[in-house]
Amino acid sequence: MTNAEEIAHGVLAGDRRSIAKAITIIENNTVEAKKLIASIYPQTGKAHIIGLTGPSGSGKSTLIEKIVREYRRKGKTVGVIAVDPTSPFTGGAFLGDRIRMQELSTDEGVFIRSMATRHYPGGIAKATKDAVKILDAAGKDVIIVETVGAGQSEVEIIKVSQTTVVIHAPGLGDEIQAIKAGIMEIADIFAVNKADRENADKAVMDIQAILQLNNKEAAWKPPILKTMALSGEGVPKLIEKIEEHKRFLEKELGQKRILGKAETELIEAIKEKVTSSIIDELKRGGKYNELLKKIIDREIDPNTAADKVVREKFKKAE
Ligand SMILES: Nc1nc2c(ncn2[C@@H]2O[C@H](COP(=O)(O)OP(=O)(O)O)[C@@H](O)[C@H]2O)c(=O)[nH]1
Ligand SMILES: [Mg+2]
Repeated sequence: MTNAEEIAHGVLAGDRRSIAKAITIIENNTVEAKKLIASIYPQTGKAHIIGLTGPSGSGKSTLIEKIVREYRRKGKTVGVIAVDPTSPFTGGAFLGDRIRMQELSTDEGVFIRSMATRHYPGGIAKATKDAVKILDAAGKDVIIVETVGAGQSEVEIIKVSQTTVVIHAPGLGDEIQAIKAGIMEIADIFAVNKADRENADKAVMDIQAILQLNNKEAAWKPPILKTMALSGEGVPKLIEKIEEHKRFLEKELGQKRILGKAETELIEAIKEKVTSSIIDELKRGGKYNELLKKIIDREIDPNTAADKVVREKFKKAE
């Protein structure tokens, strides 16, 4: 067996060390990574993927710890990918938080991995997607992806999820503006965390107000829940809603959504292949820097340059 085959074998058996190794391989996005994903792919598609996003400090990691415990209590296995450099999973939080997280990670039914402490060839969204596939193939029933809800790349990352929970918390100032931009549209469930704080109801009303502006007729109306991640209050209710959303997806959109996801993945894979093959070829032929210089000198605009390059590429292939 080659190394990749051996690791794939271990992943499918749910072996912890193989999962960890596999994620390291896919982070580097090499040929080995592609082989690995290809060989585990038939075993994916079973997990429920939950995205959890929201401003830094809103309590996402604390909430995830409680969600994991609740799912474990229900007998489900859980994988967590934290794309958050300030996460307790990466050691960015207070000691108490970190110790609680470490406790969780000794449970065989739980696999926790943090990402986004470095650059990923192929991009962080791709790395996250592949890591989710590894955990899915490893048999985790539920996979949770934590991201800090801010920019476009976070929105890209969270698209991997089937159910997206947007977290907000009172006292985070204008962060609601960040929620408004982009993230609002992808929310299936809202959770106002730190509900023990006095202005939690105001945060709920703020979200309600924004939802009312966006009065699209939708089959699923995102509920707004209150949680207290420190005590765990509200977490069973949150999980109930997540499960309800899962059933909704299966019933309402089942085939359409699966088709849409497959299409997105295929388009992305083709884009990556075509782009890297063209760029590599240009670099090998020494044309790459030449083109860059022409663009800088305003001899050609980037669009025309791209047109030329693509046309030449496909002329050759014909
Ligand atoms: N008062 C209160 N504090 C909380 C609650 N949930 C989390 N926190 C605290 O908020 C801080 C940020 O939490 P963390 O989970 O790291 O937030 P993240 O950045 O969104 O992952 C930590 O000090 C937590 O202990 C809550 O329900 N109530
Ligand atoms: Mg965090």
